[in-house]
Amino acid sequence: MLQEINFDGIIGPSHNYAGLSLGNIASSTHAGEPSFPRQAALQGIAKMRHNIGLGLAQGFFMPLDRPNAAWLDSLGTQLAAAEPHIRAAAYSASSMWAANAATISPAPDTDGKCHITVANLQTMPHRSHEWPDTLAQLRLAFADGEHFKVHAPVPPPFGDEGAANHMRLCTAHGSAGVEIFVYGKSGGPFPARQHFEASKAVARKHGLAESRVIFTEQSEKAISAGAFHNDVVAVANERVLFAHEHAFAEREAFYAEVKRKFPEAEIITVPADKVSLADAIKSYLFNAQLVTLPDNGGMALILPSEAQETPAVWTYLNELITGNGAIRKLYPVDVRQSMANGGGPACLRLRVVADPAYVDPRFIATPEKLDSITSVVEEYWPETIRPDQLASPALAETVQNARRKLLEACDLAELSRS
Ligand code: SUG
Repeated sequence: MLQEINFDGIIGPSHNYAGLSLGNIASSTHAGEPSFPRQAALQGIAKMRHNIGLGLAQGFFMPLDRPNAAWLDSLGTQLAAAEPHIRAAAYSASSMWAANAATISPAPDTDGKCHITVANLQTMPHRSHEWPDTLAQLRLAFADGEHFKVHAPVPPPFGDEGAANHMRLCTAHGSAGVEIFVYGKSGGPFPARQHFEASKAVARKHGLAESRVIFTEQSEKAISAGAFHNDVVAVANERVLFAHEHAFAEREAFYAEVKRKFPEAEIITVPADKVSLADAIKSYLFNAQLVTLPDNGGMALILPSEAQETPAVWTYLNELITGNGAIRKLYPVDVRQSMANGGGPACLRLRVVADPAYVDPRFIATPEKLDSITSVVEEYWPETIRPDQLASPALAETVQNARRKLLEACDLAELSRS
């Protein structure tokens, strides 16, 4: 049975605040602060438990090997000698934001296989070296070639940031959908990370029919305000598209195309006079997981707790759920450690519509497995990392050992490089 499975990136032991992402306001604001990797990972695990409790299918991905010695080597350096900005980039735990791991086109939209293209993430140096190890992990989790086709990344210079700039509208997850690719154009104060050519390449590689694909531009206004990915200002689930008024460059033309290609669409536009773009970005209201609850429970938003603490946002959301629309429930979750680097609940997960029976079971979460992951995190994850510690060989050892223990606990030691 086809189902939406949310694969969360387990927050790695090197989680730190190095301010590496220009255009990501949270990352810049918290640069230089101490981080709390253990607490961060426990927050992520608590979110997974929460979602399993709602009856949703849950998976996870392992953190990548950090600091990335192979990447440093390819730059002709190593940890002790690297300049601080390169060292920080080698240490980043950014693979936790699994929404940027890949773009997924489920089987009903394609030739019958679920197509997966790993994202090249080439705009930001600290993210550009994720893809080889992410690809290895995707090839393992989705090794069943009868049901999945995992593609290599789109080549440079076309930046691709994966599912964060991709939405899918459908009547039910298991039926054919219309896939929406949102790209940005450079020229503003901040980089546009999703290139139009990359979006088109992914759609072609996945074999999507033209009549069921939409390409639309992200508004420059949104990028300049700090929406470095579309999923900071819009989210879709089944027939619902939930977006800020200023999310798209050509909103009316885009909505008209949505209605033409998918007449069942229910579009909810949040007006700027109710929630300003600044409040939307600060609260990460749209970086909610918009999910369909089992047993005709309607749809729910799994939101960062910051949304509850932003008065205009919380007032709007409470009006929304008391109306007669599809969205009925609000569940705030605490992922503050990730939020401080610009990653909300939706950034932390990659949605894959598939039959869980065909996924490598080692990547599927159960409460018992989350218990054993929790034990490893509690025992081995550093409690805190200050940016000046990144030069210390002892930290590298602690971080590598922690990941190794997790791989062993999850029977995934074959992903080990160190
Ligand atoms: O790419 N932050 C990530 C946040 C990614 C959020 N993902 C989605 N919106 N889907 C990024 O900007 C910060 C790392 C640092 O500054 O150390 C960072 O990479």
